[in-house]
Amino acid sequence: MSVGSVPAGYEVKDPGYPTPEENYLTNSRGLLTWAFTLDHKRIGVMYLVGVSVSFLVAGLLALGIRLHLFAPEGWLFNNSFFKWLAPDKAPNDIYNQVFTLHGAIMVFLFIIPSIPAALGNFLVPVMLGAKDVAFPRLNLSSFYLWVAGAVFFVMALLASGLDTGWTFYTPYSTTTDTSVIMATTGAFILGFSSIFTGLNFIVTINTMRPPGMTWFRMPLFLWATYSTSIIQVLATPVLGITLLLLIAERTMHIGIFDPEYNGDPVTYQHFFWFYSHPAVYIMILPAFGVISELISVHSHKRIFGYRFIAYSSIAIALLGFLVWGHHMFTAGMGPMTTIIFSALTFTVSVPSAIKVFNWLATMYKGAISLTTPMCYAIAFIFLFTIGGLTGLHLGTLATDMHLHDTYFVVAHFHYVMVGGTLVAFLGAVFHWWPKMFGRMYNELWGQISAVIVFLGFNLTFLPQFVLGSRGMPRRYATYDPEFAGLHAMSTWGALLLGVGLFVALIVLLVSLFKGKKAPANPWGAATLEWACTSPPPFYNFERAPVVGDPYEFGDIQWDGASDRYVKVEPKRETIPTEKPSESPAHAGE
Ligand code: HEM
Ligand SMILES: [Cu+2]
Repeated sequence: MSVGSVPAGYEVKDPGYPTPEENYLTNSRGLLTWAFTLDHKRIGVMYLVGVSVSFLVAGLLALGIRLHLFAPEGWLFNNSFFKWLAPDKAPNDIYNQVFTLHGAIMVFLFIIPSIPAALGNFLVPVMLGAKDVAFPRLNLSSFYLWVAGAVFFVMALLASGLDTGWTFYTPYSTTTDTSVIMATTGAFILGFSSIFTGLNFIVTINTMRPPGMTWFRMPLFLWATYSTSIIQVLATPVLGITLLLLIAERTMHIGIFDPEYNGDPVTYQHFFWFYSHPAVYIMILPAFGVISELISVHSHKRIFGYRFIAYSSIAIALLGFLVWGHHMFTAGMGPMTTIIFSALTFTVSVPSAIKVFNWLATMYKGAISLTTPMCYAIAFIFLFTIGGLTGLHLGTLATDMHLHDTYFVVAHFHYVMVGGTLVAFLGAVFHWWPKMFGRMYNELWGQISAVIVFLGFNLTFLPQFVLGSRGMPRRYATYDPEFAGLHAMSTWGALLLGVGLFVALIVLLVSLFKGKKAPANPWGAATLEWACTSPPPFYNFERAPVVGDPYEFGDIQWDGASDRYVKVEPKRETIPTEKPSESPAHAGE
């Protein structure tokens, strides 16, 4: 290979393309080799398919909600088709079930496992230069626990539905005759899946870093995964116990949460949010990790303030445990308690703001390429910032009294969860797609999808801030005609957002069949996953890779002759005394 720009005395390192036998997708064939695989990359791909299908289902339910809210008296579920489908259900009951399922599927089946389980599984070992995660069998069982949890959700849907909202608040959840037990059992099982994944990553990152990769030479995505895993392991058991108590209350009326038997429903809220507030960081921290990688790689510039970004992930993980009470300002806690929770809530904004500042500083004077992943990353910074700042309105006692349980809240959490995590997830999928499947996609259509998603998203959720501040409550199937204009805008936005997501899906699917072959390092990144071929070989690396600085872009150069990025290194004059071993040094079992 001839490389024009390489100066004398330097050599080119480029792994080239994998042969079909060594590529993890084709090294063994047949459905069973996938079903029983212990390869973290295949498990990651299976999760990716699973969470994408869940997202599609929950997304269609969202469109259902929005179409119903097209008219003040309700539209979609008043339709004669639904009268035929569910003759004994009033449109409002259908509405309750649809938004509950939308929320529950989005939270439990999509967003919590999306980045950590699907992308984390694929990326954590490759970024570490390792062969696999620490416990490959535990990893496969996490995936099947996810499947089992999803089956329970489907069964709940087919049995008598669910109408409690995704929070399962008591006392309603102990009295409604929908399938609360089935759904909470599903969530309970999903909890184990989440705990096992977290445990696996903690052990993997602690024990399988290659020689030379100190904590501060770890890519920031790994810091984010590590912090997320801590939350998964510490907080999820609380949800499990809470759901067991809820089932016990429902079946045996012990009097834990139900005032009729001397229980206290607010206790349920404390238990629930003690998990679910940290859980919002399970959703957003991995996204932060993704954005740190995307911004620095596509600005071709060292990430600004590496240590601050790394420490702020840990700070968010720990502070996140102290603020759950901000969901309960109106539930009747004492005044001092509410003040303390409010003050603590503000502290979390400090590490979050540090990250946004550092991303912007990284972009400043960088050589930005507006690739598809970068478009999504920039959209993320806009949307997450709006989501984060409006969180301050909700964390402030006086304004929250007015905004609680209105559409302002709906807009806020969608800006964080959709504008933040989903957009980061899309950016991540586009960034690592060539690595995962060895194919490039159509860049122009990728960028178009990002623009449509950004516009559609804002058209959907910006009007909801206004609706909420004017008093439109959430979870209502009908509303005052005064709100009709803003609701209609929001519904049009949702349709546009749907178009954008559909375009993204098509771009990726087409690339699988028609995309041009991806080189090992299409973006000129310095982290280890780009040092192996695309798609990676079965064992990721032939020998333990030499660990460099994950954000040193100096020795990665564009080579016009071969139309790809290559790594150039000074030719070594002396023969290394230690021969690199033939198998990866720190490979798991
Ligand atoms: C894709 C476009 C989406 C649209 C158009 C949409 C729309 C809606 C609407 C209209 C509601 C009902 C609000 C209410 O009355 O309280 C809702 C609730 C909710 N959504 Fe979405 N949503 C979308 C995506 C997502 C995503 C990606 C997530 C999470 C990852 C999510 C999580 C939730 C949750 C947790 C609820 C609350 C459900 C409840 O109150 O029980 N949504 N969404
Ligand atoms: Cu919270």
